[in-house]
Amino acid sequence: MPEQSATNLVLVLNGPNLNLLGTREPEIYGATTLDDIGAMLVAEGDRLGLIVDMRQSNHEGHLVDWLHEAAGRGACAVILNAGAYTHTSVALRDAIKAISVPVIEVHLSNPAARESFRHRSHVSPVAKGVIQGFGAKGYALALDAAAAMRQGDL
Ligand code: CA2
Repeated sequence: MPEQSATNLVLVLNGPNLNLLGTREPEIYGATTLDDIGAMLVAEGDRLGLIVDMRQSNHEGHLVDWLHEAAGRGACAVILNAGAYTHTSVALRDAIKAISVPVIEVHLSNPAARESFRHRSHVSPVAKGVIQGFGAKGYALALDAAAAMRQGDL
């Protein structure tokens, strides 16, 4: 496991209902559980020299607190799947804007190809970039992007 330094910490934050991953609606969100994704990211983090700290909450304020925590701990990136709060939360947008840690927005599905209420993201305008529609693999792509940003390659 890599040693934690000031800049190799990546927080991976997951919003409401994502604790249900792999148990319901596999046709939309896939069969992989959030624990599977967490284990995959820790292993991938080892390879990339990154410490991965993954969490999930059904409560908007927890996600806001964790964004502040990422800044306080000097994280090099946050990977954020804000779930349905993506489409509703000005508080999350403000929190992302308030910190200098780059936030990579991830979605398992492609919200742009779904219902119109999923087309607006409050996160995208303040995110460094967005990865959506590639299922669980999107989280690995985001971690790769975090590593590349840290190296100055992105
Ligand atoms: O595609 C994504 O990752 C979403 O962020 C998932 C959110 C949805 O509201 C966004 O529009 C797109 C929903 C997460 C709900 O997760 C579930 C997982 C399994 C079963 C039921 C819900």
